Amino acid sequence: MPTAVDDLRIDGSRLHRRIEALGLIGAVHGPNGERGCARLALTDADRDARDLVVTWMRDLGLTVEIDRIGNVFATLPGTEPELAPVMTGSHIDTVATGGRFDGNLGVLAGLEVLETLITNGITPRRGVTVAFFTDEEGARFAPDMLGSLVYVGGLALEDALDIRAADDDARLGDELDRIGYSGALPVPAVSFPHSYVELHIEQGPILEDAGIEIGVVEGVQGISWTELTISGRSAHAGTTPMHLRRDPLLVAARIAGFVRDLTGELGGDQVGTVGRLDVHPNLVNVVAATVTMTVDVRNTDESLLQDAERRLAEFVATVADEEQVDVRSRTLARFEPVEFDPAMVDVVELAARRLGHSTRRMPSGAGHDAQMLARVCPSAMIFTPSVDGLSHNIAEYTAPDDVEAGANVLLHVLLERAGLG
Ligand code: HGY
Ligand code: MN
Ligand code: MN
Repeated sequence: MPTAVDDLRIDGSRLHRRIEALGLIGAVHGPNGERGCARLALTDADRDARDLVVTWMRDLGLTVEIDRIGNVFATLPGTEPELAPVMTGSHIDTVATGGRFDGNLGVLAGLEVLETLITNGITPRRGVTVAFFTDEEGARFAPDMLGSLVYVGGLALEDALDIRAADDDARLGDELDRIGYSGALPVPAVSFPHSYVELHIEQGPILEDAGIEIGVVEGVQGISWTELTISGRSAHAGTTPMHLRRDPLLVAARIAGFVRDLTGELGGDQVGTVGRLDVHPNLVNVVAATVTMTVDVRNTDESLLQDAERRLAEFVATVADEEQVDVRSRTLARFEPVEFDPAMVDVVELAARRLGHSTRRMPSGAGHDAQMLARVCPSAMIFTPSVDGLSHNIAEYTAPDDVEAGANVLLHVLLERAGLG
């Protein structure tokens, strides 16, 4: 006869209510009923979302702590306080065309797990902490996974606080103070969790195409972000002969084409994106003076990723010479591929199967806070399907049954890790 713990399930409607309520902050509506979010890190919308989640945490009687980079932690104490807690969490900042699920699902499902334990009077041996990390997206302040990177000691606090925003050049530390989330807890953390598991939407088409309910994530691919500042010479569009031009926008266009071609040549898991392009003066009758662009290349294989980076750098040098422009290159993010702890991956797979869900092992194409926690404790991730494989798009959607399935898998992984499964 299974124990009561085996039969424990989260309250799906309560979780959905919180997902919808949080989704109203920074809400963006599309013409076909899409409901997404624009909550760039450390903006007013991020502050309002943080305040709402912290209120929910405190309403549950949880002790809420904030560290120097604004990461927020809420812990349900265990029966053996001397044991390191298990941790779950994710992020609540979004990109400007974000969805209601990216990051938010992992934080709110973690909160739902704690509320389920509290309402059922269950106290595990180890405490259970739910966290949300600052600036996971890195879209405003690069690199991505910034808060969890500082938490594990991968980036010095002072360096992080001095990072400038891509949109308005604001200083990260000033924005953190402005929204009231410069906390007292030291970074890097003085102690780390026993283990970490993160629930997240897949953000791609794999699970949906295969008709699989739960992704058992084995690791995260390598990420390389480069900012290129291309300086040419602004000139009159009508009077300047073509051979006299030094056109940075032409160079940027050729680089964008090269990035796409490179993914075809390298094949496999190689992806490449030019996502940001700022043109100055950006006027119809002026050959551009400067262009700032970003290149995001990723691969599950570190040596292939280095190959992609080398070939990109060679092409940029060649085309800059041909067009007589100057190019300054700045690395915005660089993370090698990460393998999650095999025993943790097994725990995720077993929990999902015990709940009767189909599973598939897979890498993550997106970066996640779990890849930083993996530096300090055994970590793993649970994926739920994304409709049409869409994310970083206001139409991002995950069906209620899949949300609940993921949250129940998270519940049972945490129970097993915290000493009650
Ligand atoms: O860029 C990423 O993969 C994540 O969304 N920060
Ligand atoms: Mn995310
Ligand atoms: Mn994201």
